[in-house]
Amino acid sequence: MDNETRKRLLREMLFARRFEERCYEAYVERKIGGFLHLYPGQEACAHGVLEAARPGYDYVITGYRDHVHAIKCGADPRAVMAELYGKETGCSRGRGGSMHIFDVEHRFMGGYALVGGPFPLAAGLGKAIQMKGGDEIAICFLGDAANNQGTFHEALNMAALWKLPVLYVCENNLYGIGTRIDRSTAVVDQYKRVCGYGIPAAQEDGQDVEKVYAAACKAIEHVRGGNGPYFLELLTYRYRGHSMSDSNAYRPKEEERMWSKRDPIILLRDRLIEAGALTADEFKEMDTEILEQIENEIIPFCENSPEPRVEELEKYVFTGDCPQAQGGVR
Ligand SMILES: Cc1ncc(C[n+]2csc(CCOP(=O)(O)OP(=O)(O)O)c2C)c(N)n1
Ligand SMILES: [Mg+2]
Repeated sequence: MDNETRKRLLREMLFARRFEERCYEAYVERKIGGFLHLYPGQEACAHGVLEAARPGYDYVITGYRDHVHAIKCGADPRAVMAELYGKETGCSRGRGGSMHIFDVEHRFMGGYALVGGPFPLAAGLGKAIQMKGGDEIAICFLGDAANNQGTFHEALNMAALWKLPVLYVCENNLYGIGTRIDRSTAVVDQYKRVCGYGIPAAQEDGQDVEKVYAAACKAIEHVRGGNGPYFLELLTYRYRGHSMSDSNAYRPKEEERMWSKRDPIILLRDRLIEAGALTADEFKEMDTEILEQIENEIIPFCENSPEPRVEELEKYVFTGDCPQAQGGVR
């Protein structure tokens, strides 16, 4: 990876970190309500994989920890933040909130609250691509605990059987809410679990964006080449609690300290500094610019956006043939 690309990735990951930290603050200020799951610590996963893909062309789907994936796909960060604010200018018109980010223009297909729900949806995306005959792929990001859902096994079997163009990415942050992986899962190495479906798989350090990128290039070459699905496990760690309602009291401090030493942003920053391609001052400048962009562009956009109108409450509700439907989507 050349230094220019590394620098751009550093900036994108730092933006993701600051964006999420600002979400935290806005939640504490009660500007954001509902559920909120944040991504700090895991930035190299979404950025490394999607850097190897074709964001906006390939279909991407994930769970509820979804803001950063959407932005990397090309979603406007203002529309993502406005969604959290519940505003009409949000990417789901303020009706979805944090767990339901959606941007069809950039082929970001959500944002799902149901753990394990996206596994079969990704297989469906893969089937649609296959039937249409394009060379897009579907990429499904989910957590480690999601792999204990029945949907994981059903969808992966079907994806393998039909050779669907799906890359399954497991962001293994070692916890499902407050339960450590070895207390919930018989085989903790997630990549080993898919060999029963004949799916090629790999495990990679999810804190090093360049390693993630290299592993994802290999995986995507396989999937785009018409060889069926691939499973990539990334070892990572979230810095905050599972969601805003989690006090994060269950993880050993020593474990947290160890992972903070492997921060994906600091790793890349130091690599660039060592290569003579960045100075500490330039990094600070980058950070200041990002903080200003968030404070001067994104937050005012959200503050000044209108609330959804009560009269339009049912406008985007799927109602089928319900006779009571008043302007719902049929
Ligand atoms: C079907 C379903 N069951 C349970 C839940 C409650 N729940 C929300 S997140 C979560 C843990 C998921 O952990 P993991 O897949 O490792 O993802 P992470 O949060 O670590 O990114 C659970 C059990 C849910 N949202 N959906
Ligand atoms: Mg997890």
